[in-house]
Amino acid sequence: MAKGLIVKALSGYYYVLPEGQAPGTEALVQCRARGIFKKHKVSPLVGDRVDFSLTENGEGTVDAIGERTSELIRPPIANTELAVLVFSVQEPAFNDQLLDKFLVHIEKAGLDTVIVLTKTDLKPEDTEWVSRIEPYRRMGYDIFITSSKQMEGIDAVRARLSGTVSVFAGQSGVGKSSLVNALLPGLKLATDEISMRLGRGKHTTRHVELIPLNGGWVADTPGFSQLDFLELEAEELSDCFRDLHTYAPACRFRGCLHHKEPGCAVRAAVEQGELASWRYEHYLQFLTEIKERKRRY
Ligand SMILES: Nc1nc2c(ncn2[C@@H]2O[C@H](COP(=O)(O)OP(=O)(O)OP(=O)(O)O)[C@@H](O)[C@H]2O)c(=O)[nH]1
Ligand SMILES: [Mg+2]
Ligand SMILES: [Zn+2]
Repeated sequence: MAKGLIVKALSGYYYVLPEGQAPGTEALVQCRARGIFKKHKVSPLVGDRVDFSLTENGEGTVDAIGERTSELIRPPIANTELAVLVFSVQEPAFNDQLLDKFLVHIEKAGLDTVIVLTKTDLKPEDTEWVSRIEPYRRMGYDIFITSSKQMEGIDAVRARLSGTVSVFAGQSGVGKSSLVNALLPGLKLATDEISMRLGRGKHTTRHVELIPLNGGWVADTPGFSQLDFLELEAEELSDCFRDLHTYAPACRFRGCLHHKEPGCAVRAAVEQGELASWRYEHYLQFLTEIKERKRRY
């Protein structure tokens, strides 16, 4: 039995980098997962530290999964420390409702977060994203403004990601793979035209893969825009909004959902203009989603 790290998952195979080996395609052992995992409804994830053994056909079997320090369902990955939320300012247009949704999931998972805006070279006519992004800085999120095409802002992102294990998340076509390529000159992950993709609903990146970067790892992932609040309780939601969360302790009732309860400090803060009303609106929309999910199951 040997130890290793799953760096890629594709078509039912897990690609394990044996401990002590330098990253690179030649070093990877192509493994199947042992049947026992399926029985227990767990599956290995990229980022998992595993025990594996070699089989006769030159492949391997993942036998055991090490304890995880973090776990995301979308994108599916374990043991990352930092989530890099990637949004383009145009093509597709900046979407702060989706950003808030991603942030809720990341806060719940307990990861550090940075927000990267891409494609600033497109200079959209609608510059509303500028005023929409500033409040996130005040909430304590690091924000990077980049153009992979013009190599702007790339060094700052690289410096932030060095030595950590980070995962990229964002809609299809925002430029995740392009950004990873920009971070690592010489790397050529496939990227594709957005116009073709919109027509056919095409996703260019189809698997999760960890790529070595300056003493750390960065995971490129397939794009997605649908996210369900499957694991979140209504009572937990405001904890995942850093700004709402600061007002919640002053609410009259413990367990206040900040909706129609009397003496709600969150609603008061919105009314006084201290708390961004769009953040509160997204909060209410997500709260409704969670309650509706409860009704369905
Ligand atoms: N103008 C401009 N275009 C960019 C930039 N970054 C990426 N693109 C283009 O945006 C399109 C999508 O880029 P990808 O990197 O494939 O996007 P992705 O987020 O990896 O997409 P999925 O793999 O489907 O999730 C490509 O045509 C890129 O050339 C940028 O900084 N500026
Ligand atoms: Mg991609
Ligand atoms: Zn309240």
